[in-house]
Formats: sequence, structure tokens, C-alpha cells
Amino acid sequence: MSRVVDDLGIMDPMEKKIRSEITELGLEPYAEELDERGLTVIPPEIACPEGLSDRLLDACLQIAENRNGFRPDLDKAVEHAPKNSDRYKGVLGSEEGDSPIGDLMQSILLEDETFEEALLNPVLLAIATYLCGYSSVLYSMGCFVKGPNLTELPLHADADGPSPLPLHATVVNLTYALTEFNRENGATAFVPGSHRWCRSPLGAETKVIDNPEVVSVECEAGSLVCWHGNTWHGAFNRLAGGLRVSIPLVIARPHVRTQENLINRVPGEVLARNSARFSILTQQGLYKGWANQEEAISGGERATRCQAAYAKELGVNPARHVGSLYA
Ligand SMILES: O=C(O)CCC(=O)C(=O)O
Ligand SMILES: [Fe+2]
Repeated sequence: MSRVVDDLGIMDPMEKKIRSEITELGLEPYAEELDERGLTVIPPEIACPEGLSDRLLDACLQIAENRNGFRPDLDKAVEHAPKNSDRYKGVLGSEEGDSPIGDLMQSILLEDETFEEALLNPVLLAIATYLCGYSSVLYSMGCFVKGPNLTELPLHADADGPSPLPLHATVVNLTYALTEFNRENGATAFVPGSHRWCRSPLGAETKVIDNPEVVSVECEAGSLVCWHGNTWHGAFNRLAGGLRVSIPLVIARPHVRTQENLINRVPGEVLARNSARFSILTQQGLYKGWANQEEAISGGERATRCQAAYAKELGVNPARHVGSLYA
């Protein structure tokens, strides 16, 4: 991404801040790869220190047990049939009786404190900020549990909107691979460089298996797979037995309509135990979504308080740099 220099020749302070964070965390090669290919994979030792990946996997299996009434067996499950897997039968190109996704458990953030840690992971936030800025918010955070299946997930871009999509990212997908990803395991499939095409794939272009430019993500459990919202991606079907478990955590610029609505839905004690950035990420700084005059007024006050606390924590006020890609 090009460097933004203002009229006085001074580099954008928001850009300066994120570039120094990227350097401090040793993420420069990954940021460069994102610029060039529209995707990068950060290995477990950088992305998931202190056993984060194992703890996340455990928390996800617990949610699956709470929601479905049984704990998925990662190794043995020949078929994984959670209550709601039927939702995807016959959609996204699948034949009747097969799901390209498996179980997608939505809205997991508030179900275990480990997910708060996953959202505030400095490595994840540095990449999220690099692509979507310091004021970015959580778009959605869920968990995929995918067993053997026949149907690939068609290629698509995660960014919504008409063509041309902006060249800058409006969303960024940061997926914790909690089990090993490879072709046999039904890994995510990408078209490298497609983030620059600024459009979604159409018709026959959406077929994963027919596209000679498609690559499979190959990475260890605990890796963080990151991609620009314009990047064409889907998933191979899973040929191996057992289950693939991952947490797609999508971050968006604050003007984007998010999948999850967290405004006024995060308990005070959760906000109190976390940073001002957590409040921003969980949408408490957004002045949107009111249903009446009272909510419009109280929402404005909430958003102003939240943004002021965040500016103090950051040491720079993103609201003063609204023209910056990194604000
Ligand atoms: O299942 C996958 O590997 C890809 C899922 C996907 O498209 C997404 O998380 O945006
Ligand atoms: Fe996607």
C-alpha cells in the first residue's frame, strides 16, 4: 500500500503508528505478502503464543457441545451432524444432503473469555488495523466445524458491494485455523492477487476446482490465515475423515454494515475488564442503528464517550484523521 504523505511532507500519523506496530511485532513480511497476494498465513508461534490455539479449540468444542448436545470427535467423526447443518443442504452449489460448510456456529464472542483474548490478540489487531484502520469493528466471529463433504465452497469475495470494489480493504478476514489446513482436509482455497481485480467472481469463475490459479492454504493448527476482503476465496471439499475447526473473525471499516450487531449488547462487566479498543471493536463507538429519538440521543453520548476513551488510550485521535486509510 502506498505511503500517504500530507501537504507538508509529513507522513500520516495513523500510518506511522501502524507501521511501527507491524515492525515491533515482526510482521513486515506478512504485511508485504498481503499487499502483493491479498493473503498471508502467520505461523502459530507468532499468531497463537501461550497455547491460545488449544484454548480456543477447547472453547469451540464446548460451544458445539452446548449448542448441539454432544462434543464433536475431531479424529473419528466420519460424519458430523449438528442440529443446524441442514441449513446449508442444497445451497451454495451443494447437492441435496451435503453441506459445503458443515456447522457454522455464529456469534461466539460472549460465550467464553478466550474469545475476547482472540479478538485482542496484538498480532491479529495489527493486521486488522493495517488493512481496515484503527477505528475498525468486529463484523462477525463464528466457528466452522467441517467434516468430510462432497461440495466445495464457491469462490467469492468477503467484501460486499457493486463493482468496482474499492482497492483498499473494507473488510479483512482473520481466520484462526485450529486444526491443520491442507487440500485433503478441506482447506480454504485462494486466487492470489485477485484483491487487485476489485470485483467479485461471477458464474463459472466461482468454481474452485476448475480454476488453475487457485492455491490451497497449507498450514499448521494455530496459524492465522489473513486475507483482504476483495480476495477471491472458497474452500475445497474435505476428503479426509475427522473434522476441520476454524474461527473466521472478520473485521470491517466502521461505515460497513456488520453481520453481528453488538451495539448495546455487550455486558458492562465485559467492557469494563477490557481496553477502550475492545469497546470500539465491539461497536460501542458507532453512532448507528437507533430505533427512536431517545436511542439516537443516548447512542450519540455512548459513542462519543467510547471514542474519547479510545483516543486517550491510543495517544492519537483517529477522528482527527478521517481521510487516512489507517484511521
Ligand atoms: O471455509 C473456508 O475455508 C472459507 C470460509 C469463508 O469463505 C470465510 O470465512 O469467509
Ligand atoms: Fe468468505
